[in-house]
Parts: sequence; C-alpha cells; structure tokens
Amino acid sequence: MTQTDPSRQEYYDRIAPSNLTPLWEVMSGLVTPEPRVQAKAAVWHYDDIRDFVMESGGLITAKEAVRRVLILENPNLQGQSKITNTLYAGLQLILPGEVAPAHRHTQTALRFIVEGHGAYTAVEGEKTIMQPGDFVTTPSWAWHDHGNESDEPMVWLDGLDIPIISFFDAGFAEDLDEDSQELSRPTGDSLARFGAGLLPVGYENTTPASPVFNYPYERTREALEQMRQAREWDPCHGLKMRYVNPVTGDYAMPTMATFMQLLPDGMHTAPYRSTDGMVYSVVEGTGRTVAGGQEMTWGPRDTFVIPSWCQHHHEADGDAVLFSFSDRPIQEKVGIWRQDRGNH
Ligand code: 1HN
Repeated sequence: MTQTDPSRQEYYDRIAPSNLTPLWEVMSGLVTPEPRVQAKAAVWHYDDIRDFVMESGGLITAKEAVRRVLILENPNLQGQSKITNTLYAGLQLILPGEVAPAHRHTQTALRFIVEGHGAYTAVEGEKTIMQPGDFVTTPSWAWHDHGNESDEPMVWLDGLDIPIISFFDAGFAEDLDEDSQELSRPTGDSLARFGAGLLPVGYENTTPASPVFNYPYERTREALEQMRQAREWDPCHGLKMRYVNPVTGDYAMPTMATFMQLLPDGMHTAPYRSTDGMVYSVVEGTGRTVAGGQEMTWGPRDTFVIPSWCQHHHEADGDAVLFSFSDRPIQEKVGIWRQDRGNH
C-alpha cells in the first residue's frame, strides 16, 4: 500500500462527515478481474463428527433448541454461520419421540437425509416420511415441523439460503401456537399428484417452489441406474442430474439448485470450476476431490464444500453417488453464472 498523498487525504477527511468517500481509492477491490473468494474447500468426515452430533442429543432437546443443529462453518468464515458466502449448512439431529416445533420463515430450506429411517417432516399440511438419500424441500414461508416416531435417531444435512436472505434484509419468521401443524392432505399426496409425469388438469402455478417436497432416493437412484446403461458420461460431471420443479422445469427451489450425480467405475473427472460454490453430501462410494490443490477424501455421509471458481476434480474409487447444492439459480437469473470446463 502506498501512502495517500497528504492533500488528497485532507480532502477525504473533509468530505467524510458528508458521508462521501472516493471510489478511486477502493475501486480495484470492488471490481476484480476474477472472484476473490474467502471461503475455502473443506470436508467434514461423518465418522469424525457423528459422536458430537449424538452428544448434542443429551445436552438439549429438539423442542428447547427449536432446531438441534451443528452448523458446518467454513474454516475461512468463522463466526458467520456460512459454508459458502451465500449458503448455510448444518447437521440436524432428531431423536425418537421428539418434535421440532412448527414455524415458518422466508428462508428456503432443503434437507438431505444422511442417517436414520422413518422420521417425518410436515410441510404446509402434509407429512412425508424420510429415508437416507431423500431430498426434501421447505419452501419460503411454508409452515414446517419435524418429528421422529421411529426407534432410531435421524440426522440430515440442512441447506438454507440464510446469507442471501440476510443480504437482502428480507428475513421474517414466526412460530405456530402448536408444536405440530394440522394435516390437511394424506402422506404421499404431493408426490402422486405432481411427481408422476402428470399434473392435475387446470392446476395453476402460484409459487416458484416445487409442489413436490420429497424426492425419494429410491426413485433417484433407479433413474441413475437406468441411465448408466446409455454410457454417456460428461467428462467433468459423470452423470449429473438436477432436481426440477415439474410444473416449471426450473430448479426445485428458486434460490438453491440441487443435483444428484453418479461417478461410475472409478471415474476421474476433468478439471472444472464454476461461480456457484457447491456443497456435497456423499451418498454411496468412496473417493477424493482435489480442490484448489487440496485433496479431500470422502465416503458415505461425508459433507464437503467447493468454493466459487475453485478448480477441482473428483476421483471415485468405484461407483460413487454424490448429492450437491448451490446458489446457481439466482446466478442464472441474474445472468452472471459462469463455468470453466478447461478444454472439455
Ligand atoms: C430451520 O428452521 C431449520 O426447520 C433448520 O429444520 C435449520 C437454521 C437456521 C434457521 C432456521 C428447520 C435452520 C432453521
């Protein structure tokens, strides 16, 4: 840093009380040739942190905590409750017999189930029973509560657009006066009505969120298995599918994109980067991801993050199945999303 010229500094000091400041002193930091990304690549090995998650169950109830979650905080964004600059992630625990009380907020949430069988979430009057690998949405301002009537703990990865809503100063939240909301539709109704390649005649779309709120892993996995027979692999992604809103064809949620990807037979992907930082949850298989020169090993239930514009590639040991989410829908809407596929 060069010393500011004294006559200029005197001028800056004089205009400061008028809430004025010179652009030319800060411009190169505001408009950069490439993203300057603070977040770093990081991995959370489930085996290393599972005991901490379970321990929280003895420390506080789901009801008292409202949501009993350990936040996955990016090591370069400590104290900010962020996994990337735009996304929040955490691991939520719900024990047998517990209820996480009903509330709603303008933040959109996704759940990706990593452990346990048969706990439920209720969203806008419909319950869904959750299984490992299921992707469940909670749209903006939708009432939601969780419960566990199974005999085992359930843990899921929460992804929320909290930093984005905070950036817009557009956060609202309220509690329902009962723990569990009243149900108005049978379990499975939304998936049957909107997730079978059919739509109710005369259905009019009123929100940007998908009317399907549980995308069961069983179906997703079967689709990947069927498609692998075509042997059409993207060099950078293997076989990568995005979850869609069946009414609009857009992403399942307006602020966050979600994906499921198969890396077959020990595939090593080609170097890739894009402007959407990606949070991954490993469903099946083991392997490594090299991101920004750092190697992260992974296996089932691990979470890892690849920041915006960070060059990376994946190396699967055998077959691997990876779930991921990012802020790509907003970037695409604004027209700023970029990718660098190298020469592929
Ligand atoms: C929330 O409502 C949930 O509903 C999870 O499960 C995580 C993090 C911050 C604020 C609200 C949930 C959350 C959250």
